[in-house]
Formats: sequence, C-alpha cells, structure tokens
Amino acid sequence: MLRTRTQVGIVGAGPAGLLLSHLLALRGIDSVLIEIRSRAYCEARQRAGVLEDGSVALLREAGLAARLDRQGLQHGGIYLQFGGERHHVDFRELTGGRTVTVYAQTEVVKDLIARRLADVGNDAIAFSVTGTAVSGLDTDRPRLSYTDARGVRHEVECEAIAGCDGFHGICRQAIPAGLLTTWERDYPYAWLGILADVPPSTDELIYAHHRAGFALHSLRSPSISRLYLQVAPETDLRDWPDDRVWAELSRRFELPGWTLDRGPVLDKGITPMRSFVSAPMRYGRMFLAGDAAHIVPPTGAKGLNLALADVAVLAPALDALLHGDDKPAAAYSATCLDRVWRSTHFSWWMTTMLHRSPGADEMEAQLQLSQLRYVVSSTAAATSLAENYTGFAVQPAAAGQLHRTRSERGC
Ligand code: RFL
Ligand code: PHB
Repeated sequence: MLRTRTQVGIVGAGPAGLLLSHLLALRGIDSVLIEIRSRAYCEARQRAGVLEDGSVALLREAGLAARLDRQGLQHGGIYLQFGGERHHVDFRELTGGRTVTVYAQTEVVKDLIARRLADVGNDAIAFSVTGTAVSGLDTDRPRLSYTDARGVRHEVECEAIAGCDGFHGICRQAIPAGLLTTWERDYPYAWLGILADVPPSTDELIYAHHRAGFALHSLRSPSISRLYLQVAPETDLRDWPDDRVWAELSRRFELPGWTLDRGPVLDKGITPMRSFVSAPMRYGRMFLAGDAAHIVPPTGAKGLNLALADVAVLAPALDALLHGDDKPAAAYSATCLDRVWRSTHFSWWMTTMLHRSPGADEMEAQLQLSQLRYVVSSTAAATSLAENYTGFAVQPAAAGQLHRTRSERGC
C-alpha cells in the first residue's frame, strides 16, 4: 500500500473532474485525479455536442479554448420541425446576440487531458484504476483509495474529495442512506445515435416532432454529422442496420425540396432518457459534481454544461474551504441546484414536447403541436426557449475570478 497526500482527491476524469483539477491548479491547489477507464476510452466516448456561451467563456478564461476557438461552430439558433414544416428559432435576435457552440465533448475532454498532462506530466491522471473507495468523509482528512494500472494499491489522504464519477459512480453511493433526497423520472423511450462521415444536411440543428417519434440532426464538424432517432428503450442495435436508420431519419425529417445526405456510419449507440436530481451535493468533505449528482435527458443539450458550471462554483468554494472559510462550500449545493433544477425543467419540457410516448392518444399529439406552434409564433414563448437553450451566466465569482489574486492568498 502506497500512502500519499494531496489537497483534493478527484474521482472521475470526465469533463467535471478534468476541469476541476485544472481550475484548482490555477489557484495553486494540488489534486489527485483517478479514472476507471483508459485514456483512449475517455477520448472516444461519444456524448454531447453543444456548449452554452457561459461554458465557452469559462473554458476561454481558464486558457483551454485555443482549439475550441478555431474549430467550434457558432450557432445562432435551431430549427423546430413539426406538422410538415421547419421553423427557425433565432437565438441572436431573441436574446440580444446569444449563441451556442457546436464542439464535441470528445474534443473538450481531449483538450483538458492534454492540458493536464502538459502542465503536470504523465502522472497528472491515473487512468484504468480499479477498486476506487472513499472513506472518512465526515472528518477533516477524507481518504481516497484505488489500485493503479500496475496493480499497486494507493491510499491518498485528502483535505476534500470531489465525486465527479458520473451517474454510476461510487461517490454518491458513499453518502449514508437517509441523508440524500433524490428525484427521478425515466422516460418510456431512448435515443439511437449515429456518427456519420457525411457533411451535415443542415446549417443548424433540427429538432423534429414526428408521429413516428422524435429525430435530431446535429453535427460535429463541417464534414461529420451526428443524428438521433427516438426508439423504444429495449431496442437491440442489431435490429437497426445502417440502411434502416437512414430510411427512418429521412422519413422523420422529410420536407419537400430537402434531402438528407447519407454516409458511412462511424459509431452507433443507444442512450436511455432519464431525469435525476440528488440533494444535497455535499456530504462532510465530499462534494458531488456533474452527472454524479444529476442527469437530464439530452434533448435540452444541458448535461455537459451543468457539469462545467458545477465545478466553476466548486473550485473557489474548495479554495476557501482549504483556507479555513466554509461559507462558499456551505452554499455550493444550493447555488448549483438552482441552475440544475432550471435545466431539469427545460430538458423535461423539450423532451415531452418533442417525443411521442408509447400509447399516447391523439389529444397528447394535439397538445404538443399546439405548444410547438405557440413557440414558433409567439416572441415571448420563443424567447423563453432561446434563453434556456443558450443558458444562463455561470456564477460571476467563478467565471470572472479563476485565479486567486495575491491579496486573496494573503501575499
Ligand atoms: P462523465 O462524463 O460521466 O464522467 C464521469 C467519469 O467518472 C469515471 N468513473 C470513475 N472513475 C474512477 N473510479 C470510479 N469508481 C468511477 N466511476 C466512474 C467514468 O469512467 C467517467 O470518465 O460525467 P461528468 O464529468 O459529470 O460529465 C457529464 C457529461 O458527460 C454529460 O452530462 C453529457 O454528456 C450529457 N449530454 C449532453 N450534455 C450537453 O451539455 N449537451 C449535449 O448536447 C449533450 N448531449 C449528452 C448528449 C449525453 C449523451 N449520452 C450518451 C448520455 C448526448 C448523449 C447521447
Ligand atoms: C449532440 O450533438 O450530440 C447533441 C446536440 C443537441 C442535443 C443533444 C445532443 O440536444
């Protein structure tokens, strides 16, 4: 057993854990970051694609946006398609210039990993660990234990632990039963997603309501498309050969004079749809961030943005805690949950407006269509969608103050 010390032990090298370790380093705080998967797996895992303005500003301010600024695609709106028509929702016009940026989570993760390795060296992240455990969470010296890829067991004495280990991680489960309140909703459908080697057939994302189910046309770059189809949760990918996927996508996006271009499918997967919130996001000296504490269905494009916003609040809170001030840490959970619940509602609203529930009657379809017509014809309704989609400012104290000033450090 190798016993070491650090200031913050971070479990999980997804967007939340990676950004947190970098934000802490900017504040002169050491961390140990461990990850159950290999680096290659983390860098290839297909997930989100849309960054809010606030997330872009945060990454830029943290010095992480060189490639994002070159390759990210700024989008000033989305299309809503229903009843055989496609309508543009113009975010710039509705929100005084706000946009989103299409830049894949895989690229955010690659940029973050590269930066940690460049700043700290190959030991910055312990990939492919097993047997992760956390203990002593209600003491001043919580411990993080794991076995590294060479088989060596480690016990790290920490001043705080950040549980950034996603929905299926171990950190939330380490909180004693009865201290957490959880809210959960499973939806009776899933998404079948493909990544395709073909230029997108659209300039902005298309969210399509169709009698056969929802479809989304997104993209990764000017030459790579990302598309999703609503399918039944128990769907077996073997029943969906590429031709069937393309045919169904073409049907759901069908519009006179418009065609969906097809290309080789590079990746195919099924994503369940779930809303989940657990509170509080702190137990003693352990803090949960990102999917470890909350999950939204992907229809609102919020999960990655919430994960980044959490750690923007957590980094200064941990800094204060480690310097004897518990106040920001005490406020951490409530501060984050305010944004989490807004995104949870928005994601639920987008999801239920656009998907067809199995067994839904004609009444439900008519209510959805009425809501969609309202969104595209009322400036008030469209503005509400636009401001939620483009997101709300990341806590100013977190975004505007990534580096502690000399006087704050007592220098
Ligand atoms: P992650 O990315 O799940 O990272 C958690 C990490 O912890 C590791 N881990 C452990 N490590 C050590 N020991 C253990 N015991 C561990 N257990 C787990 C895991 O291997 C993993 O590397 O959580 P994080 O950092 O909180 O980030 C959250 C985001 O990944 C997630 O919310 C988004 O991908 C959600 N999402 C979207 N979010 C957006 O903001 N915009 C989008 O457009 C968007 N689209 C999507 C999405 C998610 C999707 N899927 C597949 C769920 C589209 C899809 C299809
Ligand atoms: C994606 O590009 O993967 C994506 C975009 C928008 C969403 C969900 C996923 O709402």
